[in-house]
Amino acid sequence: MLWDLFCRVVDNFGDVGVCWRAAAELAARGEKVRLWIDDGRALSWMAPTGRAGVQVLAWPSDEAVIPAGDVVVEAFGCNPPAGFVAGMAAAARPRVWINLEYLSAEDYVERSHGLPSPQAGGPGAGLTKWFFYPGFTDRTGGLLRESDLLDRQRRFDPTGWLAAQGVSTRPQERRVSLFCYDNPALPALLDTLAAEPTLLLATAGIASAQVESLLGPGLQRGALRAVLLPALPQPEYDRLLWCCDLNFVRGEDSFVRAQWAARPFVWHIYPQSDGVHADKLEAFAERFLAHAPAALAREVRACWRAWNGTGGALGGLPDPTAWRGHCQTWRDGLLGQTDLITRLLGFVCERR
Ligand code: TRH
Repeated sequence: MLWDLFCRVVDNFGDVGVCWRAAAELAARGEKVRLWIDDGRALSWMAPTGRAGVQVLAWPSDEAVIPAGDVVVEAFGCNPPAGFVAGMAAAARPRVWINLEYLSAEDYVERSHGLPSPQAGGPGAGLTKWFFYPGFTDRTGGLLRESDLLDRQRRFDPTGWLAAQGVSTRPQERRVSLFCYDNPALPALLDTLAAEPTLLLATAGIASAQVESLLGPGLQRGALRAVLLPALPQPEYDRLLWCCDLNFVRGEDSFVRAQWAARPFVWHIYPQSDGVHADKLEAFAERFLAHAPAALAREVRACWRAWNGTGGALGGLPDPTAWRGHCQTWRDGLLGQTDLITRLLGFVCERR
């Protein structure tokens, strides 16, 4: 099928990151994708070599006349251009129109996933748009996961990969990756990490800038040394997560990737001005920790809340062995479910 995937960049890299990952995986399964994007600059480092089967195109004007493909996906309710939608409404052959929503562990996701949104007015009057919600259960749209992910993880050599990035490793050193927003809890984290031999791999941009300003040009404190990384292509960022004993991730896409890495992770949730992110964080913690040992659940909750400024100061980190074991169990549970692209293909076929 030919897919038209629309992406508007609101801020940060999650809009592009999710859309690129979805487009690339559709192409890997033999689909053809036109990715229409209003600001594709981040793709120059996230996907520098592009991908056969994915064509990246500038967001069309409202007047442009473009015959739609078989499936139209708008990411995060970004509203495709009026002319494009009017073309869909006028076409003899109906297209499947999907709104790919934000990921959340909250209960409304199961209730809302797959619901129709009949268009009463505007250029798409008469059409139906379908809500597709990613999520953590069988009754949602699932999570993005490449078909070859486990194979690539199995063949991965962390030390060799780090050496190829110019990063030396030392035995007994804990490895921690850092991808976050501006975070007032970072000084406390650096103090905690400095108590044990630690290599902190700070991602390009705001994480690196904060680490550099807190540690100074020597990038050291106690037993902690830091390395500032360049912006990595998306598959390399995934590999960074596989290298580490603990990953600090943020937003939506890196948060999911940390779960596939099956290593302990701390989520810096995208902060929203109305504070609803606190509920979203608690909803995920509830699901993620439901079957965790009580002590671990307490420690992880306290750590996540402190990192997100929704409760308490950052104390020590949760017990690493129990934490890792729990992350593996959680990942294995998710692997038992079908992935988002498989569910999306099934959903579209049922509606065609
Ligand atoms: O950049 P983000 O904070 O994106 C956010 C969230 O998606 C949020 O929910 C949304 O509302 C907001 O954007 C608009 O974090 P996220 O989602 O993890 O996206 C980052 C992407 O960048 C992800 O695909 C991984 C990728 N990445 C690389 O490819 N290379 C890198 O070196 C790094 C650090 C990230």
